Amino acid sequence: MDSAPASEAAEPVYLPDTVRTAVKLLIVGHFAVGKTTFVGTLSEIRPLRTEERMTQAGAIVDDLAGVPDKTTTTVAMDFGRLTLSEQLVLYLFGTPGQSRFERLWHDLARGALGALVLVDTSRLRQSFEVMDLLEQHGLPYAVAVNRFETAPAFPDDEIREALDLLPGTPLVSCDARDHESSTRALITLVDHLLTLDQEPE
Ligand SMILES: Nc1nc2c(ncn2[C@@H]2O[C@H](COP(=O)(O)OP(=O)(O)O)[C@@H](O)[C@H]2O)c(=O)[nH]1
Ligand SMILES: [Mg+2]
Repeated sequence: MDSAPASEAAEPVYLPDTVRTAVKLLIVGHFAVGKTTFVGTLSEIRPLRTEERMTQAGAIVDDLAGVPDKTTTTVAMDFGRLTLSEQLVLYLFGTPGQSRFERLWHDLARGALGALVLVDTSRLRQSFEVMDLLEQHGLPYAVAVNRFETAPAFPDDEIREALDLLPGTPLVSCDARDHESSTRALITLVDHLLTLDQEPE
């Protein structure tokens, strides 16, 4: 067969005209937690990436402990699209969590309904910076533990306590390389946002 691979041929580049709602979501987390991987796994269009080789300047602030092979860091964002149902399309913005990108956050947070915070159980403390940024911008969020083989497995209640999560904040786990589990994590966020939307002010 000389036709294009099925996945490429079937790639839905144009939105179906049944789509009624477009939602902007941020995929956030500290350095090397899996944001680019997550957006790449879920996006039905070729994700737009703005990665750059890490510079000496970045190397000072980007903590490479535990990720010696990583030579790029997200300097601006990843962008992807996921049609969740005939009526609903999600626009995903992978956004760096380091507070030196605070000015970028100001722009990216505008119009966003909420965020999925990716966390790595071997570096939980590094997630505080990004959760602070979310709170400053008043963005609701759900938390997804991105499972790395080498990371310790903690019970959910210990993770909740370590991250100081409110009881209503959803906590799920996912593998950013896996389509099904990443979709599930995103649906958890969307369900959470819909619940908040229906709550009386
Ligand atoms: N084992 C494992 N590795 C992952 C997973 N998600 C990402 N990675 C790897 O972790 C590294 C950092 O991921 P990346 O998506 O670039 O992180 P970012 O800096 O948050 O965008 C890459 O080498 C990925 O291949 C995961 O769920 N499990
Ligand atoms: Mg990245």
